[in-house]
Amino acid sequence: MSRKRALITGITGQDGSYLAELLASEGYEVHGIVRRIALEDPDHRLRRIQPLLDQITLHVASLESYASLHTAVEEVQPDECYHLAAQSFVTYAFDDEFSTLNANINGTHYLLSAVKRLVPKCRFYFAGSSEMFGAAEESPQRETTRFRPRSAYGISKVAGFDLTRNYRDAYGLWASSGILFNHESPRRGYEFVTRKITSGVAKIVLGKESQLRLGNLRAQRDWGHAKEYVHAMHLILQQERPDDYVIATGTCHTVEEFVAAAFASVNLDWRDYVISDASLYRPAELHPLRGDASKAERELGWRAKTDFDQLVKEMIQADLSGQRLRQAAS
Ligand code: NDP
Ligand code: GDR
Repeated sequence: MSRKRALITGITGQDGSYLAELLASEGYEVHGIVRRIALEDPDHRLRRIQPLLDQITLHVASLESYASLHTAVEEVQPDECYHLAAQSFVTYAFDDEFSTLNANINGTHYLLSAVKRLVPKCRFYFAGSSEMFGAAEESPQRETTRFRPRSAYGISKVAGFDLTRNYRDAYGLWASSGILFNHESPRRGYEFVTRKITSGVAKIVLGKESQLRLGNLRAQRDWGHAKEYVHAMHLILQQERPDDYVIATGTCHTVEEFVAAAFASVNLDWRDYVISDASLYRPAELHPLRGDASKAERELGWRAKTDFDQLVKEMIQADLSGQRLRQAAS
């Protein structure tokens, strides 16, 4: 039997890199979409997939260009398409609603349309988000909870989710969405709060910084480990029928709790270093979100395993090692 072929958009990101590793280890022929600029600056932009480069094939395309996505799908002829690429930073979505909505909504629409036209039997995964729940009316949130997004990013993800469901219902496309709650790892981008904290703590330990400036410490999130969440994406596409699933730990923590755990793991008191800066607060914050992943447990056999303290420690250790290596090299 020939190897299954997977196409991953957003392969250079946190989730894309873990998913590419998983699929390569499962024997898939893995293809990824990257922006042209990534090939011009591979040391920086391909850093997360550097160890995999001899096992995967990259195709240049962008969410802004239907033609480029059409060409990539035509070249690859995927059996499974994982659509992870997005402008994914919520803070930025408040600064530039237009590019977030354009890239996230049109990019998803372009890709769905190309898949329907060129490879109608391909299984399609859409990266939905807990941000779609926004000012949620019930807790914990599940697949049936009404979406009330509170940012252009959340709105773009609701639109992508609806497009995906509509292609399933109207055209019979095998299209599913994961509604994933926050997931972190040592590969998380530095702009997101968990990585900002763990990289900040590492710099403080090594004497490179003396304080850490954050926004709203009372904000709460349901944080899991990215490596486990990409496994759920794969399971979602192996089911008999396409469907939508919440993926979450079911446990909520405040940013302050993350900060306290991160500093405590290196025997420091966070109150000596952290400043809460009102200018970093968001214009609209979510209601505390906590996911109910019981459908995923029942139907996919998936549940989160890494607990909050393990996640914090793994990220701190990775940032300390990384900073020490950088210090030694300079
Ligand atoms: P990252 O920000 O780490 O990665 C985003 C990826 O999208 C990168 O590969 C980026 O490429 C690519 N991308 C962005 N804009 C474009 C564009 N215009 N054209 C082509 N590619 C583009 O995100 P994550 O890996 O954390 O998340 C993956 C997906 O899951 C995203 O859609 C995100 O919104 C969603 N999600 C994430 C959650 C999380 O907690 N991590 C939770 C719920 C949903 P480049 O490297 O060139 O910038
Ligand atoms: P989020 O992640 O918006 O949930 O989106 P982020 O880590 O950016 O924010 C989490 C919470 O922390 C608060 N916060 C800060 N956030 C940042 N970035 N920087 C700060 O200094 C800071 N201080 C406090 C925020 O207000 C917020 O409440 C992530 C992304 O991966 C999305 O793509 C994904 O869809 C959702 O998770 C689920």
